[in-house]
Order: sequence, then C-alpha cells, then structure tokens
Amino acid sequence: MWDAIWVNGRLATMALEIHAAPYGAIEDGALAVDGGVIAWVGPRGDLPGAPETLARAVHDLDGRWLTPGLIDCHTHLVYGGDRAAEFEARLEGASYQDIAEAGGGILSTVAATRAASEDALFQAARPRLEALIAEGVTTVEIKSGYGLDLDNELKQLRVARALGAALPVTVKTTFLGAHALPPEFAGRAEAYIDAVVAMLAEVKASGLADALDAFCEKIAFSPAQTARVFEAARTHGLPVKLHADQLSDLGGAALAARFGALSADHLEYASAAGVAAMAEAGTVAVILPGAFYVLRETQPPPVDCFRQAGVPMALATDCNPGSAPVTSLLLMLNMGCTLFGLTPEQAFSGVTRHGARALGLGASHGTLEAGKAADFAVWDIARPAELAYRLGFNPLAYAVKDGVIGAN
Ligand code: DI6
Ligand code: FE
Repeated sequence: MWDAIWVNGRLATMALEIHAAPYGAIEDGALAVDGGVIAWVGPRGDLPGAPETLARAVHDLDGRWLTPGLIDCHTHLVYGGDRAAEFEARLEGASYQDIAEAGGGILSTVAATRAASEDALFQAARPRLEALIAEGVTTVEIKSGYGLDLDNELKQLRVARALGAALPVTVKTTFLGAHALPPEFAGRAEAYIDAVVAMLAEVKASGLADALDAFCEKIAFSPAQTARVFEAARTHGLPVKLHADQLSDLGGAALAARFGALSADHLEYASAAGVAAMAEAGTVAVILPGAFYVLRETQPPPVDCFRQAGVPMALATDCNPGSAPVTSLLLMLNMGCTLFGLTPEQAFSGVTRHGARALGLGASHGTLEAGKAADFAVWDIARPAELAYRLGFNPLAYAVKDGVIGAN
C-alpha cells in the first residue's frame, strides 16, 4: 500500500522528455506518494487497481491541476533592515551604481545585517519565505553575502538552514562572500579576495553552504578576482554559480561556463560567445525579471540566443532588499513572459525543472516522476498558462512537501 494517492485531476508533470503534451500534461492523471517520494505517476486508467485498494489515503483533485512544487533558485532573502529610502532616492534621480559608490546600496544592508542578531534575522526573513511558500514554492536557494566577514556570513547561512528546518521547504544555501567590498577593506579588493578564500575553507568545514556564488561586475569584483574565488571553490569541491553580466559585459557568462558553473544569473549583457560557452558547459541561465524591472533596465537578457543554443533558462525572484524586493515567484512568471518574451510553458519550466537543475537538484526535484521528492502544488486553474497570465492573484489550493499536505 502507498501512503496516499491523488486522482481525478490533471497533472503538469514537466517531464517533457517522457510526456509529449505541453507541460508534460496527463489528463485524468493519478499520482501516488510513499515515504515522501513519488511512487507512481500516470493516467488513472493505467493504475494497477482501484485507488482505495492501492493507498491508505485517496485525495480527490476535483479536476484541478497538480504541478511540481515551485523552485526559487536565486534569493538573498536573509538580511537586516530594508532599502525603501534608496528606492525613493532612485526615483529622485540617483542610479543603483551611484548609490553603491556612495557607500549605500548593498553596504547599507551589510551594516544592518551585521548589527542584527541571529533571531532577528530569522524573524525578518520568515515572512518573506512564507510569502513564497504561500504560492507553492517548495524549494528555495538562499545566499549569504550581507555579512562579508566569517562570523556574519556563517550567521546568515545558519539562519537560512534554520528557516529550512522550521518551514515546509527545502533550502539550498550559497556562500556569497564575494558580493561587495566591505568598508574595512575599502581600496583593498585583492586583500578581501584573500579573505574570502580563507573564509571559504571555514564555510566549507561548517557544512553550511551547498554552493558558492560571486558578483562579477564593475561595482563588485573583476573576472580575475572571481576566478580566484572559483579556483578555491574547486579545491573544496563546492559547486559554483555567478552573478554575471548584469550591468555590463565583463565576460561573466563565459567565466562561469569555464568553471562548469551550475548557473550564471542575470545575464542582461551576456555576449553570444558567453551563451555558446554556457551551452557547451551545461550551465543554466537564471533570468531575474524582478531586478530588471526594479532597476528599470532596458536591455533584456538574450533569451532567443539561449533558446537557439539550447541553454536551459530558470526564472527566480532574486529576493533582496535593493534591486528586487520581490516575494512572488508567480509574478516572475508573468514578468518572464511579458518583459522577456518567454512562453508560459518556458517560464513554468524555469521555476520547476530548470530551477532544480540550477541548484544541482535535477535528479530529485523539478518534475513529477517516480522516485523524485513528493513536492507538488495543486492549483484552482483551468490551464497552466493562467499561472503566468495573471498578476497579483494566487490560485494555489494547497502544496505538498515531501508527501505532507501543507497548511498553505
Ligand atoms: N545582484 C543583485 O541583484 C543583488 N546582488 C547582486 O549581486 C542585489 C543586492 C542588493 O542590492 O542588495
Ligand atoms: Fe542576486
């Protein structure tokens, strides 16, 4: 006997290689769960018996859609303070770069994060994560990068892990020590990179980080400095990701690809050579329409090139206090379509199968397939395109995390 079975609904499996229909859809499907894992998926007519003879609990979907749980593969949601005043300053004429160069921006969040206790950071981050979960998110990545010294980076990473332990969501953590130059290293970027390399050994030993990320940009770190941090990550066997080509083309996409990065993220200014290198390396493009929108960027990422080259595109919130105060992944589906020209199916792939791959979770998450985690969402919609079509409306009926029906 399985633990539970869901019947009488439509499944968007997103297993596009297995089920040819758009969204890998199965009309009148059935999905069984056992021990927190998907035990069986297919058309109800193929079940080996009546549902009540196969599982201890039978759930009627009433014709609703069941999809993989959503995956937000790029967030900075653990931080202190907020940046509403900076938002005002930008609307009065200052640019994101002006503010960063004047010591505001990321560094103001660094000061607030350093000053906050672990509990205060947890309490501040919790509602942001709960907002994501309320829209069917079952896996989220959380970066450090607002501590910029060992104790404060570890503090952020511990809070991220604690959030994952407290809430029905899988949390993957990323060490982003090379996010900005902290004030005590002003004018000494190389020395700070040495410090990041030293921190990395401790972070790795702590077991608190699943990957490493860096911000390669004129207002942050150069490609050579980024490469030094990536070399260190390679030594420690930590997968890498990169904030690449967000504000200018520094060759970040190609650099990420050269190190076999799980993903390169942002990518508005990625070059054709960068895209080709990513295709070759199997690096996922994580596109972040919330930051593009908030910063009122005008150059979209090269979506057509990614499509033509076969680079998988993931879509995420980039939830952070500066460039993306965003806690809605459904809104990112809409913006991915409206601002960047993704189809609703491509956008949905970006928050499921490709989001999983951007976190190194492609084998266990992101599609409805037997053997994968029983993470899924049940929606009051008539067709999956509705998830991208509407703005500011949440049609989630409920989510299931590791086989357990959530409270959302
Ligand atoms: N790029 C981003 O979008 C965030 N970090 C980064 O490197 C922004 C972080 C912030 O403004 O606080
Ligand atoms: Fe980011």
